[in-house]
Amino acid sequence: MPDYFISTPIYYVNDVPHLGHAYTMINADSFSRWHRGMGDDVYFLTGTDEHGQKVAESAEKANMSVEDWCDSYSGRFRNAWSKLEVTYDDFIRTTENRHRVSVQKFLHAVYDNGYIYLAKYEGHYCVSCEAYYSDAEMESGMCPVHKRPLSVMAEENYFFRLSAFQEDILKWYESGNDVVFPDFRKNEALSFVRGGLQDISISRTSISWGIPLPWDERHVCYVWFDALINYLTGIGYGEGGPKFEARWANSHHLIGKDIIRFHCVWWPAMCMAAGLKPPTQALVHGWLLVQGEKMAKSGGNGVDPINLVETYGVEAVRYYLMREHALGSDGDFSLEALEQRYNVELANNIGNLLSRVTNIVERSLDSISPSSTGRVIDSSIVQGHVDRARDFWNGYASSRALEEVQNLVRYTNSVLEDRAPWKVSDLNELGEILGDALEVLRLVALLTSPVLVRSSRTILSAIGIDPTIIDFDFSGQLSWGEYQGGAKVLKAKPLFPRIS
Ligand code: ME8
Repeated sequence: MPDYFISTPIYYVNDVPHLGHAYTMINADSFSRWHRGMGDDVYFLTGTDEHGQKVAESAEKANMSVEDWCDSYSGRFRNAWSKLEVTYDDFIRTTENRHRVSVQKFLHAVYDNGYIYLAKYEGHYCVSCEAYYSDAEMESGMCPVHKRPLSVMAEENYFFRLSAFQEDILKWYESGNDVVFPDFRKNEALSFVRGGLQDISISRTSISWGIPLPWDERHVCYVWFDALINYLTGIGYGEGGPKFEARWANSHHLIGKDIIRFHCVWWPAMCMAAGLKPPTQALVHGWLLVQGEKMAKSGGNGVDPINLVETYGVEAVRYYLMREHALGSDGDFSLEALEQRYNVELANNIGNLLSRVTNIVERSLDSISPSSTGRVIDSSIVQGHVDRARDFWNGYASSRALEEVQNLVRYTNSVLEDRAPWKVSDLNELGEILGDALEVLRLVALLTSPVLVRSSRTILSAIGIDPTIIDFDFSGQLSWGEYQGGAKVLKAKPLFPRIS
């Protein structure tokens, strides 16, 4: 089984999870489920980023110990992911001992390779980004992300020789393996590199909330340097876990476009400096916007994903997020669009197909044994939609994959309307019509299973197929004609009651 390692950013614990974070998680979860279905040995890592000035300040303001603060906020993220049915393999917290071991090992490797040195530094710092900005990067003297004033900071720090990797990073971009995907996001990374790479300060003496540098304990590791290494910790770098090499060799970091610079410039350089290969790929998604502005706690426009799940159900939320926006592009969040997608695509289209087909089959079950022949529904049309949906899933284009499913269901519903099985009394004809429709439902369940984690199982159970097939390799079952006739078909309850 080929290894497939996918990670999300680890989230700062100074914020509660909002729908922007959930968007990343549902993408990662759906891609994990798809890859598992395609037979890969998937490892899905997420977690929380708990060190640094921003977290320490948040705890202090709340009059809490920083440890208690981190425990409480980290727990909120885990709770939200469980409500969204996100099933990761590992949740890393940067305050865990395994991470300290891993960061110190990594730092030592980079230091021993001569890419770390001590120097004085003064610059403009954004505490929200936990990053310095150069004069060229500032916008009217403000943080380009948060549009807020920057603080002037001066420290004697250890520096990482990022400037030594300019050429190697450009070579990595050109290595032709979609290392930054989608391609238009690579241009942003390229412009950082072409602008000239400055060495970065990677230690702090002004705070103690962090991992001490192994050769100079007066300094703690800068939070971004610490955080990025989580991707290695999570697969066993620190203690030399048995799957480390294989997972690292096929590693995919799903991130928002806000952190391109860290993942597509710093991180590959850090890996090279430590004597590791750079990651396989950064998958960059756009922002969820609210009336044109990035959804963020600091913007006061964060939508609570748990409330949304309680109102609309987990499937509606997952489906909307995966269907509405293409990976890489920004997209507005709106409840109207969510309701529209749900009513039209889930309730009217998929829900209707399942209920009309299973109703008739159950009614006539004693007399017919439907199996797919392809004489009613054109199997080449079906296979065309299925193959394109598979390719879109493989290319991280969930929205287009789900669009193919919708087209397939629409086509099938229109054939059923033509053939009107509810009026057919000839049992052979009825068996043929329903057999073909059941075959489409089977394929619909498989192709939506990364997103509709419950309903895809309900569809399979209703048509007499073991629903656990979606937890394993189903890559061999995406061809027309796999439906075994004679299974027990049950009248399905409405899958997606309409939202009014
Ligand atoms: O940056 N739309 O953590 P963070 C889409 N700790 N995605 C969004 C979003 C939005 N409006 N808002 C947030 C950090 N996100 C660091 C990461 S990784 C080694 C360290 C998602 O809590 C998106 O994935 O600020 C974005 O990249 C991430 O949350 C930032 O999370």
